[in-house]
Amino acid sequence: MAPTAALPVFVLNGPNLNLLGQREPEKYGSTSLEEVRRMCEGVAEGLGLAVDFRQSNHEGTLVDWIQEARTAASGIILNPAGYTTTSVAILDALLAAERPVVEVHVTNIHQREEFRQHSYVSKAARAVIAGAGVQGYDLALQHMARLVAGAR
Ligand code: CA2
Repeated sequence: MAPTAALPVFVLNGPNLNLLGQREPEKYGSTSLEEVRRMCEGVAEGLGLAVDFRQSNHEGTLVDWIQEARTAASGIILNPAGYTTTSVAILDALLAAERPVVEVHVTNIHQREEFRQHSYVSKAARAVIAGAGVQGYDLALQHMARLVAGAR
Protein backbone atom coordinates (compact mmCIF):
# COMPACT_ATOMS: atom_id res chain seq x y z
CA MET A 1 0.00 0.00 0.00
CA ALA A 2 1.22 3.53 -0.77
CA PRO A 3 2.23 5.65 2.24
CA THR A 4 -0.50 7.81 3.76
CA ALA A 5 -0.09 11.50 2.84
CA ALA A 6 0.89 13.55 5.90
CA LEU A 7 -2.22 15.72 5.83
CA PRO A 8 -5.76 14.47 5.21
CA VAL A 9 -7.94 15.44 2.28
CA PHE A 10 -10.92 17.40 3.56
CA VAL A 11 -14.19 16.09 2.08
CA LEU A 12 -16.68 18.85 2.78
CA ASN A 13 -20.42 18.67 2.23
CA GLY A 14 -22.83 21.57 2.17
CA PRO A 15 -26.41 22.14 3.25
CA ASN A 16 -29.03 19.38 3.28
CA LEU A 17 -26.59 16.67 2.23
CA ASN A 18 -27.20 15.14 5.68
CA LEU A 19 -30.52 14.07 4.12
CA LEU A 20 -28.81 11.95 1.48
CA GLY A 21 -30.48 8.55 1.20
CA GLN A 22 -33.47 9.70 3.27
CA ARG A 23 -35.36 11.92 0.81
CA GLU A 24 -35.70 12.12 -2.99
CA PRO A 25 -33.90 8.80 -3.71
CA GLU A 26 -34.95 9.05 -7.38
CA LYS A 27 -32.69 12.11 -7.64
CA TYR A 28 -29.93 11.55 -5.09
CA GLY A 29 -29.94 7.74 -4.68
CA SER A 30 -30.44 5.70 -1.54
CA THR A 31 -26.93 5.84 -0.05
CA SER A 32 -26.71 7.80 3.19
CA LEU A 33 -24.03 10.41 3.87
CA GLU A 34 -22.65 8.15 6.61
CA GLU A 35 -22.25 5.39 3.99
CA VAL A 36 -20.54 7.89 1.66
CA ARG A 37 -18.17 8.76 4.51
CA ARG A 38 -17.29 5.09 5.04
CA MET A 39 -16.84 4.58 1.27
CA CYS A 40 -14.50 7.61 1.13
CA GLU A 41 -12.45 6.30 4.05
CA GLY A 42 -12.08 2.90 2.34
CA VAL A 43 -11.19 4.38 -1.05
CA ALA A 44 -8.74 6.81 0.54
CA GLU A 45 -7.00 4.07 2.46
CA GLY A 46 -6.40 2.17 -0.79
CA LEU A 47 -4.93 5.34 -2.29
CA GLY A 48 -2.66 6.02 0.68
CA LEU A 49 -4.68 9.08 1.68
CA ALA A 50 -6.49 10.00 4.87
CA VAL A 51 -9.82 11.81 4.74
CA ASP A 52 -11.52 14.18 7.13
CA PHE A 53 -15.19 14.00 6.13
CA ARG A 54 -17.57 16.74 7.29
CA GLN A 55 -21.01 18.22 6.58
CA SER A 56 -22.53 21.54 7.55
CA ASN A 57 -25.72 23.42 6.78
CA HIS A 58 -23.96 26.73 7.50
CA GLU A 59 -22.00 28.81 5.00
CA GLY A 60 -19.70 30.34 7.64
CA THR A 61 -18.80 26.91 9.01
CA LEU A 62 -17.84 25.76 5.52
CA VAL A 63 -15.72 28.93 5.12
CA ASP A 64 -14.04 28.22 8.48
CA TRP A 65 -13.25 24.64 7.44
CA ILE A 66 -11.84 25.77 4.09
CA GLN A 67 -9.62 28.28 5.93
CA GLU A 68 -8.53 25.44 8.25
CA ALA A 69 -7.61 23.38 5.17
CA ARG A 70 -4.92 25.91 4.31
CA THR A 71 -2.71 24.42 7.03
CA ALA A 72 -4.45 21.15 7.93
CA ALA A 73 -5.33 19.50 4.59
CA SER A 74 -3.52 18.36 1.47
CA GLY A 75 -6.58 19.02 -0.72
CA ILE A 76 -10.28 19.82 -0.61
CA ILE A 77 -13.12 17.81 -2.12
CA LEU A 78 -16.28 19.88 -1.86
CA ASN A 79 -19.93 19.32 -2.62
CA PRO A 80 -21.15 22.87 -1.96
CA ALA A 81 -24.80 21.83 -2.53
CA GLY A 82 -27.09 24.88 -2.36
CA TYR A 83 -24.13 27.27 -1.91
CA THR A 84 -22.73 26.28 -5.32
CA THR A 85 -24.62 29.01 -7.12
CA THR A 86 -24.55 31.74 -4.47
CA SER A 87 -21.41 31.77 -2.37
CA VAL A 88 -18.69 34.22 -3.26
CA ALA A 89 -17.50 33.72 0.35
CA ILE A 90 -16.82 30.02 -0.27
CA LEU A 91 -15.10 30.84 -3.58
CA ASP A 92 -12.87 33.42 -1.87
CA ALA A 93 -11.95 30.94 0.88
CA LEU A 94 -11.09 28.26 -1.70
CA LEU A 95 -8.89 30.67 -3.66
CA ALA A 96 -7.11 31.69 -0.45
CA ALA A 97 -6.60 28.08 0.67
CA GLU A 98 -4.03 27.38 -2.05
CA ARG A 99 -4.92 23.69 -2.00
CA PRO A 100 -6.17 21.59 -4.93
CA VAL A 101 -9.97 21.60 -5.05
CA VAL A 102 -12.23 19.01 -6.67
CA GLU A 103 -15.92 19.91 -6.85
CA VAL A 104 -18.46 17.08 -6.67
CA HIS A 105 -22.17 16.99 -7.41
CA VAL A 106 -24.19 13.82 -7.04
CA THR A 107 -26.53 14.89 -9.84
CA ASN A 108 -25.71 16.29 -13.26
CA ILE A 109 -26.40 19.93 -12.48
CA HIS A 110 -26.21 20.76 -16.21
CA GLN A 111 -29.30 18.63 -16.86
CA ARG A 112 -31.27 20.31 -14.11
CA GLU A 113 -32.90 23.71 -13.64
CA GLU A 114 -30.96 26.60 -15.14
CA PHE A 115 -30.35 28.19 -11.72
CA ARG A 116 -28.29 25.14 -10.67
CA GLN A 117 -25.97 25.30 -13.67
CA HIS A 118 -23.67 28.16 -12.66
CA SER A 119 -21.06 27.37 -10.02
CA TYR A 120 -18.87 29.93 -8.25
CA VAL A 121 -16.89 27.01 -6.80
CA SER A 122 -15.88 25.82 -10.29
CA LYS A 123 -13.76 28.98 -10.62
CA ALA A 124 -11.46 27.53 -7.94
CA ALA A 125 -11.77 23.83 -8.85
CA ARG A 126 -9.11 21.81 -10.64
CA ALA A 127 -11.83 19.32 -11.63
CA VAL A 128 -15.62 19.09 -11.46
CA ILE A 129 -17.48 15.78 -11.23
CA ALA A 130 -21.24 15.88 -11.69
CA GLY A 131 -23.82 13.20 -12.38
CA ALA A 132 -21.89 10.10 -11.30
CA GLY A 133 -24.03 9.70 -8.18
CA VAL A 134 -22.19 9.15 -4.90
CA GLN A 135 -19.52 7.35 -6.95
CA GLY A 136 -18.40 10.89 -7.79
CA TYR A 137 -16.71 11.04 -4.38
CA ASP A 138 -14.66 7.94 -5.28
CA LEU A 139 -13.67 9.52 -8.61
CA ALA A 140 -12.78 12.77 -6.83
CA LEU A 141 -10.51 10.95 -4.38
CA GLN A 142 -8.76 9.13 -7.22
CA HIS A 143 -8.12 12.42 -8.98
CA MET A 144 -7.09 14.12 -5.71
CA ALA A 145 -4.49 11.39 -5.13
CA ARG A 146 -2.87 12.44 -8.41
CA LEU A 147 -3.11 16.15 -7.58
CA VAL A 148 -1.55 15.83 -4.10
CA ALA A 149 1.23 13.77 -5.68
CA GLY A 150 1.98 16.81 -7.81
CA ALA A 151 0.26 15.96 -11.11
CA ARG A 152 -1.37 18.75 -13.14
O1 CA2 B 1 -26.14 17.13 -7.05
C1 CA2 B 1 -25.63 17.60 -6.03
O2 CA2 B 1 -24.79 17.01 -5.36
C2 CA2 B 1 -26.07 18.97 -5.54
O3 CA2 B 1 -24.93 19.66 -5.05
C3 CA2 B 1 -27.05 18.71 -4.41
C4 CA2 B 1 -27.70 19.98 -3.87
C5 CA2 B 1 -28.27 20.84 -4.97
O4 CA2 B 1 -28.71 22.08 -4.43
C6 CA2 B 1 -27.25 21.10 -6.07
O5 CA2 B 1 -27.88 21.84 -7.10
C7 CA2 B 1 -26.71 19.81 -6.63
C8 CA2 B 1 -28.81 19.62 -2.90
C9 CA2 B 1 -28.33 18.87 -1.72
C10 CA2 B 1 -29.50 18.44 -0.94
O6 CA2 B 1 -29.41 17.06 -0.75
C11 CA2 B 1 -30.55 16.36 -0.54
C12 CA2 B 1 -30.38 15.01 -0.49
C13 CA2 B 1 -31.50 14.22 -0.31
C14 CA2 B 1 -32.75 14.79 -0.17
C15 CA2 B 1 -32.87 16.15 -0.20
C16 CA2 B 1 -31.76 16.95 -0.39
